Amino acid sequence: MRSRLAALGASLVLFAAAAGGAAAQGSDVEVKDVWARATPGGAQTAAIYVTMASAAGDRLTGASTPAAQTAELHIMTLDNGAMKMRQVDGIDLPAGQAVTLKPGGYHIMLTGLAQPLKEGQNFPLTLTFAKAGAQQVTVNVQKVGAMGPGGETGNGMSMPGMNMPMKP
Ligand SMILES: [Cu+2]
Repeated sequence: MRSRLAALGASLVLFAAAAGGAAAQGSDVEVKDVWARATPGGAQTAAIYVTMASAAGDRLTGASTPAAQTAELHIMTLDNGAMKMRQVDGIDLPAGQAVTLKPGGYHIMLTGLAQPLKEGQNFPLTLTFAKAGAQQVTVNVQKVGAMGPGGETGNGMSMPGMNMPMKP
């Protein structure tokens, strides 16, 4: 009995070591809730939103997708009462802190869409991180005007830093 417990203890230690090793190498960035809004009419641009977290800290430096000619990192800011957006070099992921791109703030801007984004579609997106390298994820297309990854609706007047309603 005593030796069995010792064996069990030893295997748990091995398991913990293996799990720790897996987390320490390869991609350190966890990516979830990757979504975009469906594009109305003949719109040529779209924005992608995503939640990312890195245990050790990292930086999103670029993105690409076959769905559009270009994918740029943008931030939307309120400037003299008008919403404006500009390109940024990267988006920092502080160690252990989830960063959520959402309407009214940071987003991945697509220009030159190959075709309109339709609700319910999925398409691939490659995110490039300074340390973790390239990571491919899938974008879920929500309805026109959606405010969150589950298709939450809002009043369309999103402001920087505004908290989005929680999923029901
Ligand atoms: Cu933009």
